Amino acid sequence: MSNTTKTLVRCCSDYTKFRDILEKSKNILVLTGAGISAESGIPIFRGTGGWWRSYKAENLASPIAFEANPSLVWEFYSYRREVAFNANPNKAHLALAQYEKKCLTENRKLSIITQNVDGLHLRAGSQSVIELHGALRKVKCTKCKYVYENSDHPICEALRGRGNPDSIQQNLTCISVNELPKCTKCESLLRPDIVWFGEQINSKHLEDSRKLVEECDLCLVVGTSSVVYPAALFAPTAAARGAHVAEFNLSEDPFKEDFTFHFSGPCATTLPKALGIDVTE
Ligand code: BJW
Ligand code: ZN
Repeated sequence: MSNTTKTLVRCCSDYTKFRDILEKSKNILVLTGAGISAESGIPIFRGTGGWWRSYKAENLASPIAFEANPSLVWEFYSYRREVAFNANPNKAHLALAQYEKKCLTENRKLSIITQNVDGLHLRAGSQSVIELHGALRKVKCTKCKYVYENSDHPICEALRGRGNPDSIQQNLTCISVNELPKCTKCESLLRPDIVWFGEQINSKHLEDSRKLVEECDLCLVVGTSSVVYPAALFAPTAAARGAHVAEFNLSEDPFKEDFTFHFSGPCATTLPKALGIDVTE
């Protein structure tokens, strides 16, 4: 059997069959990525939206980039913070929050592991959320490692009016480290509390995520390209132990052929439909 034929046989997009499995599931795990926030106006990482000025977002989200040019990386994050703080949860976030509440009344559980740093699941009212890659509303001291919330925009005076993605000439003028955000405890340079490439995921988050992957009987994979590890392993691991996996993505093609369902299209439409939630925004 060719791979294509296998995919057609095994992965279906039947909402009625999905609903039947959903309603019997006691432990639902939802893994989300940038695609779930795309309809809230937050650019995804890969593809044409993943650029800021002349830089690929992935190349700025790195400890090497921050060490080389903290001013540039702070400008990028100042822009990202502004976009995220002004965005609102969309129908996909809201449907998940409403379905979690329904589960709680039925002695079932729905948990979210998100790769997103925009905080929109929490703002939608979801309670069981692991922010695997950190959060834009949080900062971490580069010296004493103190982590705390700061949702000010701009986060410091020097970043006022900076971070415009179209403003190429601003690349040339660096803000001095003295004027960049400072720790309230020790006055050292702050950084966004984000897990950059090559950095370890918070060990408690990783342990809790692995437990959810081991326990779930249904795993929803929403709006992620599934190329970043360790998150990319979660759904295939759940599928390998026999859990049903349902993928929701704009793409027509399932990421893995052993997933049970693939619903293609914008997830602010497909996810509420699949969950049977009529979202009131
Ligand atoms: C829609 C839609 C709509 C659009 N509706 N769908 C094993 C093998 C190889 C490499 C590694 C490995 N283990 C670790 C690594 C290294 C690295 C890694 O994975 N590299 C790969 C790229 C190969 N991983 C790490 O470094 C991680 N650390 C770690 O594991 O530590 C231990 C270790 C280190 C080094 C070596 C070995 C072990 C940390 C990863 C941290 C990722 N951080 C980022 C940036 C910070 C966040 C920020 O600033 O905002 O997080 S990277 C970036 O990618 C971001 C995202 O969370 C993440 C995932 O992207 P996502 O969410 O999938 O977005 P897109 O844009 O890729 O996809 C969007 C999808 O939505 C698309 O499919 C669209 O079709 C879809 N879509 N609109 C439905 N409306
Ligand atoms: Zn400090």
